[in-house]
Amino acid sequence: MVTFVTTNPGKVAEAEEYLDEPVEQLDFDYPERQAADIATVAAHGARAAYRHANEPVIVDDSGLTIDALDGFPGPYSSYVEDTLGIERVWNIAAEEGNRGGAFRGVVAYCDGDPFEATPEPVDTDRRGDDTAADERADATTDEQVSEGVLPVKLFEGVVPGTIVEPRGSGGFGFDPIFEYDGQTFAEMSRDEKNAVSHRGRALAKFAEWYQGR
Ligand code: ITT
Repeated sequence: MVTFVTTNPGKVAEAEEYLDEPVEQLDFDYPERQAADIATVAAHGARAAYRHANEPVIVDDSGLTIDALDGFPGPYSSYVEDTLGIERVWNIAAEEGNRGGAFRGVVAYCDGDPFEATPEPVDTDRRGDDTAADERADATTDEQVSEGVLPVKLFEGVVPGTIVEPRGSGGFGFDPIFEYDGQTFAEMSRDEKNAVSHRGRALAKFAEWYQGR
C-alpha cells in the first residue's frame, strides 16, 4: 500500500492505474514552500507529509510550463488555474505566437529512513540537457546534508506538448489545453494519459525503485 498525500483526487486516480499496489489518498494540504523549482517544492512537501502521516508517503508537485512565458506558471500552476483559469492561459499562449509547453512533475518519497542502500538520496532525471536538474539535485542533497534529516527520493517526469484551445472532458487542471501527439490530455483515457504523461513517467521510475525496496 502506498499513501499518496494530496488534495487532488485526479493525481490519486492516475497513480492507482499505474502502480501495482493499492494507493490510499491522505487528503492533507501540507504547507508548500514557495520555490521556483518543483523538485524543491516536492522534497519539502514529502518531509512535511511524512511528519504529518508518520508513515511512508509520496507527494507529487507538478505544473505546466509555457515556453513563451519562460516556464511560467510552473510551480504556480495551481494558483494560476484557480485565478486566471485555463481559457485565459490558452489565450495568452495564443497571443504570444509560441504555443510550445511542457508538463513537469516530481514524485517525492519519504519514509523517515536514511535510504541506507542508496548512496545519493536524490534521484532526478538526468537525461539530455540537464544542467538545471543537476543543480537542483545538488541543492536538494546539500540541504539534506545540512539538515541531517529525512532524506527524500525524487522521481521526475517531463512531457513536451502544445498549448491549444480547450478540448475534451477527461483529466483535470490544464489537461484540456495541453495537446500531445494530436490529442489533448483531456481527450485521452487515463491509461493513454499515463502512458505519456509527466506523472506517468515519474510514477514509472518510482514503481521500479519501490519494488526493489
Ligand atoms: P496537491 O498539492 O494537494 O497534491 P494540487 O492540485 O494543488 O494538489 P500541485 O500543487 O502540484 O497540486 O499543482 C499542480 C497544478 O498543476 C494543478 O492544480 C494543475 O493546475 C496543474 N497540473 C499538474 N499536473 C497536471 C495534469 O496531469 N493535468 C493537468 N493539470 C496538471
